[in-house]
Amino acid sequence: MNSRLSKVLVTGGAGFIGSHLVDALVAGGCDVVVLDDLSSGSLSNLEHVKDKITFYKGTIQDQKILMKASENCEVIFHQAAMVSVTKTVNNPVDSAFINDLGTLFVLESARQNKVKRVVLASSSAVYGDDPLLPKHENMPLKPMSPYAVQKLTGELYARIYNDLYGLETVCLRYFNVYGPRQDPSSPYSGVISIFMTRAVSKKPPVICGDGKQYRDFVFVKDVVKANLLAATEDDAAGRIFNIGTGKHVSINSLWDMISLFSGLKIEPEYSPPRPGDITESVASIEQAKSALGFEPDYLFEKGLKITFKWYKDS
Ligand code: UD2
Repeated sequence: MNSRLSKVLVTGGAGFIGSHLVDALVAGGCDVVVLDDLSSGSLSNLEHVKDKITFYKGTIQDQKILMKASENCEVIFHQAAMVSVTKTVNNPVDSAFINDLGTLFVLESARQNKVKRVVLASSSAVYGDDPLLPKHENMPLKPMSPYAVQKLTGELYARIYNDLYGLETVCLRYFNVYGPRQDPSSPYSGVISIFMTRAVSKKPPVICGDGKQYRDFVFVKDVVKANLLAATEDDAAGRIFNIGTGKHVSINSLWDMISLFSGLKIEPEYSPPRPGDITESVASIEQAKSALGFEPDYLFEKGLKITFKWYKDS
């Protein structure tokens, strides 16, 4: 595939990850179309590029608008989803309409419009709580929430569309993504966005459990980089890749670092662990390295500093 993309569609392009992807695509000279129903995304994320993109307000459950938005596109980046695990637990059916059926509509619109490739946002949630570390793409999967089942279903449909219909598909299993524009407003928002807002307001965070649990935190711009490689590398078609850093950070040390940035040593509060919380998660990114040439550019401290500045200034 040619590394220069012509016209692309980003579903969920007004969201946290989608809007950073839109920025990079616009900067790269692509003709960018965004489809977003603004249920969790926001137009403010696109304010600075609004004159350079085509925006459709609509849902991926509406195939008519999807067909229109993906017309003449070379690639679709499918980021739209009900992204909260808890929301899918509380709304297993409604979330399936969005995450399962919506994904199927995206793939089907791509097929009908002869789009060359679809890059889909999947999740490390598909691994569940298997203690084997690091997580490898070919290890047994154990989805433990409707969200995880829905992401896995999307991957399976993507493979079918790749194998049966010749639509190239690439699935990216995101680990814990963080960065500017991540919404901190719900208790189930990403831990970094929550801790950032606590630090900015000089309040202690609540650490669930002993804080020794760890995650593979990947900066949003590295996730964007992975998407662009997945869209353009010939070897990527039909495959699934972990997107993380291969390194891990505990929740205790995460707060230590953020608290340092705030210039105050604030002691965290501790609460019982979240039911079902996974203690350890870290990605093997060997496949993304070898097939996509993916290498994260942002060391944790660098990404965290940029993120802190954003929460402080906004
Ligand atoms: C991540 C994904 C989720 C799903 C899941 C799969 C994010 C934001 N969420 O959930 O979509 O893919 O992985 O396993 O990437 N914590 C605190 N205090 C807080 C908030 C969180 O201690 O105020 C802890 C929490 O108990 C957990 C860790 O921080 O141990 C990370 O929590 P999270 O909600 O950011 O992400 P996670 O890994 O549960």
